[in-house]
Amino acid sequence: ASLTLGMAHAQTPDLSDPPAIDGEVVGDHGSHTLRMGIGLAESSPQYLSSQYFADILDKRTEGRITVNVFPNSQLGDDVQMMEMLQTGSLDMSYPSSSPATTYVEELAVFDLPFLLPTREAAVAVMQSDVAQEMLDAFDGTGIKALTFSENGYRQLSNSARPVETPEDVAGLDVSGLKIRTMENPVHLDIWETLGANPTPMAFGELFSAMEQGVVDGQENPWSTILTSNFYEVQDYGSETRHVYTPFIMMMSERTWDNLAPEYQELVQEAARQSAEYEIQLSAEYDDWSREQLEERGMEITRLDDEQLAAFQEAVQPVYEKWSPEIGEELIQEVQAIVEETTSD
Ligand code: TK8
Repeated sequence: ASLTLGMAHAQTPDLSDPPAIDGEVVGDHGSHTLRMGIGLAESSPQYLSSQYFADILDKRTEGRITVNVFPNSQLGDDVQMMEMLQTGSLDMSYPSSSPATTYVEELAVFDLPFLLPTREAAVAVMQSDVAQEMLDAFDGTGIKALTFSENGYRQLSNSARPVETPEDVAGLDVSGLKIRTMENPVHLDIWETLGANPTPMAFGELFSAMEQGVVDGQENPWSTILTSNFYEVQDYGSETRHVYTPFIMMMSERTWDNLAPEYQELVQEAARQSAEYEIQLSAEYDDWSREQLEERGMEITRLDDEQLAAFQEAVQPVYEKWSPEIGEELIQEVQAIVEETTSD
């Protein structure tokens, strides 16, 4: 450990600058100060793009709309913050789509493993009419869903052993890995099917759960494993890319209803612009984060095609079980969008 003392690590990769804010200043419809709670750390694409969102609103209202972003789940976890949006005790949040399936069931399509093979396909799906319908379906829940953006490809990490195959997850002579999952039944099922011992848990409790050995591991994009310091308590990573999950930027419907129509339009536009920026940052972070994690001592296993195929095959029962619930038609619509992006 002493060898790494004094070795300076960059906090972020070389990131693209945020696009210039060039829209017109909107008229004066009063002042608003909004609180936005997010789960991830200050160095994450989620935080950086939320700041950009705040900057757009600040500039285009000449400071009349201020957004204060609170990182690191300090205002609550995804589930709690969505409930706070409903009651109006919080203005904005940025949860993963997975715990939001309790509001809009169709979102569970994103939880199906190995459905979105490329980032290009994932972005096409997030920008599709099908996805817009999911955002619209929040109307009346107390939550105004503004836009999808990227959480990203989830990778397995753990503190017990290197994982190359589903058998390594299940453990042959030893017990299955204790894996924390998001609060979502499809994710729980994926890890049960792989022979792990999964436990749903809020993201904010995860670091100490791993530190104390309550769970062996978890799964999140490399950027999160890096920016939330999970590598400090996780020795092994595997590039499983088993699910691509989005984030959804949300506002309390109470807050939304309090905004003048011109402000609402601006908020919606700023949300989309910041999501585009977030997706770009997230892509810039991905491989860089994996390299950083290796530099910081994590042993990371790249899976070859055969090993990946073994994982895909092992989780087939998850499709059979959940397709009727999620809707065959919706799954086929998503698959058609994926095929369009991969065929050319
Ligand atoms: C942060 C979460 C996180 C998600 C999870 O609030 O819970 O593992 O991937 O990014 O939304």
